[in-house]
Amino acid sequence: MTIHTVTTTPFTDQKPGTSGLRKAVTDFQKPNYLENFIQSIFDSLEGIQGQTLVLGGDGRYYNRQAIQIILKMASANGIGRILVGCNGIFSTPAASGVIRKHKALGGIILSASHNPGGPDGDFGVKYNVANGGPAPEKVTEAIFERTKTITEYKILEAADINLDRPASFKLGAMDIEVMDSVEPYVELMQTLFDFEKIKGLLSSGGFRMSMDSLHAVTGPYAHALFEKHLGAPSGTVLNGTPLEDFGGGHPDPNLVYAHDLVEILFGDNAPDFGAASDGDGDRNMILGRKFFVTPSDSLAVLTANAKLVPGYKNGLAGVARSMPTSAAVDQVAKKLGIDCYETPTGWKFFGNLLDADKATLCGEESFGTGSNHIREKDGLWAVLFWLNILAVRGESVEQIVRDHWKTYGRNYYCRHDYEAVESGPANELMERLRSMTVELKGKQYGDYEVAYSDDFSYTDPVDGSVSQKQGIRIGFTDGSRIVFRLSGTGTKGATLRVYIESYEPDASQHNIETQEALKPLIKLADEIAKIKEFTGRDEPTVIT
Ligand code: VG1
Ligand code: CO
Repeated sequence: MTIHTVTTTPFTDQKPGTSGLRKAVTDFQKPNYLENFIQSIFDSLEGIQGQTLVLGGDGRYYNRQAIQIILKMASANGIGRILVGCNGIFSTPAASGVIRKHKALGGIILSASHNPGGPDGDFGVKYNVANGGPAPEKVTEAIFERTKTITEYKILEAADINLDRPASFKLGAMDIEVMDSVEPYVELMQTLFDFEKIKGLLSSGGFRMSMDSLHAVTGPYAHALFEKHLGAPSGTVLNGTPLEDFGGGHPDPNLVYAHDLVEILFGDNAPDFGAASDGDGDRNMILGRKFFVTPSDSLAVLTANAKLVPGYKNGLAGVARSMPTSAAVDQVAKKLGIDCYETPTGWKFFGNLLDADKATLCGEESFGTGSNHIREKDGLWAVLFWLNILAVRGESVEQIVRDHWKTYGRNYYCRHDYEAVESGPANELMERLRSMTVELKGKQYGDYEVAYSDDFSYTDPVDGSVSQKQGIRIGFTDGSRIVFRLSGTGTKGATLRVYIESYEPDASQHNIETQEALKPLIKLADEIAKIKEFTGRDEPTVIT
């Protein structure tokens, strides 16, 4: 087998975003595009010779082809061993767990997460480091720098590897282990949750759940967990076969894109519990019968009830949430007397806090929750956490959340996304807000007085690294807040995200519909940022 050194020229657009490099499939199919990025990863890592890497993806279109290319490049670059998921499948959380378990140098996860797949959809490459978490900014910056100067890449000339079943291979000098990625994940979950108790709940006949995998990566994991190990009847998992184009859907677990599940949970004879996960399995949506749990509330409820779950029975070291996530969990942390950290958007910012044992649970408003069991957010983990709480408390999802609001107050919360707007005006909108932050302070808008306004900057309490320009915050004296930022995961134009929150301690005011409760702030957001004027849109594309 021959190693070829192929001459190449840089692409200028290989800057990783919130979660890896995400582009249209057609971009990744351009000659040398994938190869350049992968070689840049190898070039910017130290001491890769003989090391172990984990490799797999969410099963979307181009996953298999990309894996074959990466295997040959890894061998040519001197990697010692690769653990690759059977059929090329590795959910993001499962990959994180295996990197940790096998003390690998890191992993390459192929996913564009919730973005649509298929030949006209998106593809993505994420690099995770030895702790199992997304590469921190200093690593992604080094990779990006390398993409700008790359002149050649190395690849082995060899036949493709059969990924259909677990087996061991040799590719040049490199060992390949094609492994089942489901069982190690199930085993990890068994160390955290009371499987007997959950089994009692799911097989009692009195409690019904629906889990929608949206034809994305969690299908095999969900079948194994809920139907095989936890005794739920077959049919509990919907859309459980991963498809290259996710059946044409948008594998994003929210009220808009998981509408089939929403209809089931809000329909006649609805089950007691519903959940969905995203393309790569790191996000989750939790529903009760005719009841939606906001991700921010979900994090707060898990925090408040953590001691009911075996893996967390000794309490939590602390919690962390991304800046735009509502402050619901802050209320719980205050009561528990634990620290609550506020980080920029993206799971990579939780890594240091988890490693240093400053935080045990973390969460984002974008349907992501996770803990120190791995270094990624984990969709099915959140579902099991909820089931464990439900099994112990014997109450409905709605009862648990309403009871929570009574104790801690309710954080009304929503996010408005203006997807695929023109980049120019979207950047101008943000620049304008940025220039206004100083003058906004103390300004009165009807009943609202601006208490503070800034462009969020984060100093990592562990390594002191600083991340600036993480979103414009406008906080009001009554505790309500509006946040504006541009998405770092989109592939078409720009996506403006507007996050709106208000706090209501009075339980008699907890029954207002969310958009209604937030109406004055929604109006104010447009007034301050001139959203309609800059985007040319009358309303958001997605409301979550
Ligand atoms: C979005 C979410 C963010 C999440 C990121 C990756 O980023 O807002 O909370 O961490 O996606 O999630 P952005 O920059 O588009 O707002 V995933 O499931 O796509 O890895
Ligand atoms: Co995801």
